[in-house]
Amino acid sequence: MSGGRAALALVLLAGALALAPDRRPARAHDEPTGFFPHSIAVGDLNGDGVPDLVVPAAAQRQVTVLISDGRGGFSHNQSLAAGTGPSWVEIGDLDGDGALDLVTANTGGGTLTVHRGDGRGGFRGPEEVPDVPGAVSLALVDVNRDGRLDAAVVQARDNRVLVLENHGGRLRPGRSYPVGRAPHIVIRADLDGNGIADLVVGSFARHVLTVLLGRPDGFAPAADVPTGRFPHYMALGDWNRDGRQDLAVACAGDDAVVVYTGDGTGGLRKTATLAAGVNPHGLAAADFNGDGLTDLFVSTRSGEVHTAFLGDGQGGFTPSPPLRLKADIIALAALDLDRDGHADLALVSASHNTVMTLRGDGRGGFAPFAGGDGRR
Ligand SMILES: [Ca+2]
Ligand SMILES: [Ca+2]
Ligand SMILES: [Ca+2]
Ligand SMILES: [Ca+2]
Repeated sequence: MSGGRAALALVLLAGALALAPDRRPARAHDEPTGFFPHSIAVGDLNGDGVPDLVVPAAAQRQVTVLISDGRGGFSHNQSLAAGTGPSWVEIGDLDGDGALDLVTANTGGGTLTVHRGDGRGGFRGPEEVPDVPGAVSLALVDVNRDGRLDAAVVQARDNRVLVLENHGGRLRPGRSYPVGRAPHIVIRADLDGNGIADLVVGSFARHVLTVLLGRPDGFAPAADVPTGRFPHYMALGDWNRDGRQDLAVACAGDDAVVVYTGDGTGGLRKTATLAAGVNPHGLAAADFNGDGLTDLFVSTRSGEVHTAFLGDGQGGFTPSPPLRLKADIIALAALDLDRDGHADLALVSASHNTVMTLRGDGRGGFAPFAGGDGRR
């Protein structure tokens, strides 16, 4: 390395996005989003086989659509209008035309926004779905088993999940279900393995997970599951390889990820508590080190450390040396951005108002994509 390059590397190391000395010092690709990005959704929006991203910007009444270039960067960055305070977005084919659509929950406005995809990365809309007060997160799930995706929306103030049924591609209010007080994030699961989607919702006020088991005629509540304080993002996988779905949740108030194994009937048994750094928030499951066993990656909002926990296939997890990144990572996704078969990371930074991408090396390490030191 030349002296000039070494000096540049030192400057980058000193910068806000420096990685740990035990990782190669360089910058993650850093793609702008709207102000206060809040969550992330993944889907192939233009049909080229590479996953694309959508991020709602809570302070700007917009969602940012990022079309991947297949090299860890983005070929297109587009803002779409949403309602007030968009906090969550989901991707799914609402109208059955084979092209993926977007549904955004607008917490401030108490509405949903629908954008209809053209399958090439473009969108029509917005269409507003009114009267969903306190809509804070949602899952797209075929609740009434008619082959069309419905929207299960968490209403933070009402302590309920409201199902909006899909009638000819339009969402109309249906049944609602009580959940733990101050609910926040919902995840779609199949904890009892009956092929019908279940929902798990974390409660900020009661520190429980509410499990709603999918039945042919709607949801049936299971017993609430005690968890840590302020449960945020959840991840699903089969940690102990018994064929039953398991769950983990980042609990910001406990600086921990709480790990459960599922009993195959909807019950969850706490099996581990992983120290995750200060204020953990984002969480995703994937096999990061290529041993065929599912791992976890957790990001923090205040800790400046973001950690992969490698699964042992028996329900245990061992932390890797943390990625040190001076950024408030509020959400993340594990996905293969360069199609090399190794899981990469897309990190949503609330402090930088960006999505940062890091390439997984398939051995549990992460580094910037080639040519991705900053902007394209
Ligand atoms: Ca794509
Ligand atoms: Ca299991
Ligand atoms: Ca693994
Ligand atoms: Ca990859």
